[in-house]
Amino acid sequence: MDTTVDLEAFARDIARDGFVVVPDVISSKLLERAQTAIERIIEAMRAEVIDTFSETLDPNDANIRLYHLAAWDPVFVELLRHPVARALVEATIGPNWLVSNFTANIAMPGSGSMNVHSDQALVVPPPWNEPWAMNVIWCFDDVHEANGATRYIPGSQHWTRFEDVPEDLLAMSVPFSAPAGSIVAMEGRVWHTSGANVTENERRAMAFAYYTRDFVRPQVNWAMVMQPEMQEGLDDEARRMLGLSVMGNITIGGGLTRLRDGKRPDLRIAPLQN
Ligand SMILES: O=C(O)CCC(=O)C(=O)O
Repeated sequence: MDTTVDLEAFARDIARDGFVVVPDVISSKLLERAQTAIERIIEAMRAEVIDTFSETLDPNDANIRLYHLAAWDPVFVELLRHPVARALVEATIGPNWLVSNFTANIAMPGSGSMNVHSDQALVVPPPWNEPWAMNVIWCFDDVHEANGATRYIPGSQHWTRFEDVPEDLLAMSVPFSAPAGSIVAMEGRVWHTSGANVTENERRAMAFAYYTRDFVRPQVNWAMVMQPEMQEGLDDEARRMLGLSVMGNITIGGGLTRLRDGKRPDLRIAPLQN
């Protein structure tokens, strides 16, 4: 790890507050690569006439939404497996996880709040008794209330069913703030939303790496969105994280599929010929 995190203190803080800001995780070089990649994805999406605005998520088109980041540029695979991010994920949801989704939300001036939600509640039914999901939020810009910092509801990670969720969620929410280069670890049960960017000209770019326990079906089917050549170029660890190995989503019983010599067999099927 380039940044030292006291994992015991982290585990205590995330259990109590639901989120923890860890500054100075990304080197300026990595930050620049990620920022450049974000700009290039926006250009590429617009050139291919792919919408960068999601009507179902945001109240207006001042939000730029980018999906499946790991399929666009290897820098995002690097972020997903960054030792600090992994350590925080494992301290929160345990060693057996998959990358469910990796998106960016760039809140430009004028952007508003989306609906308040908990990411775990989006993918598994209640009761939400344990953390089965975790967001590692990468801050590519300085993030603060005025430029639309993510707003979260302290203590909401203890709500275990929809009946526990009060009505006026936005009024209960508070923003976090973090300098560019930080990550914010947010437990999957925390109810949160994007803030409104009320600045004149400040961009707020953040990427949301969403990890879940490996028995939860990932939101993204990486095998479909990632080009075969890019998949081929990944090492075993990256393939496992993205659920791209043959039995990638199985921990219990998964050992049965391993060869004695530890090699990974090519299990792709050659279809029968007529
Ligand atoms: O942009 C943000 O601050 C929050 C984004 C979010 O919660 C989401 O995309 O699900």
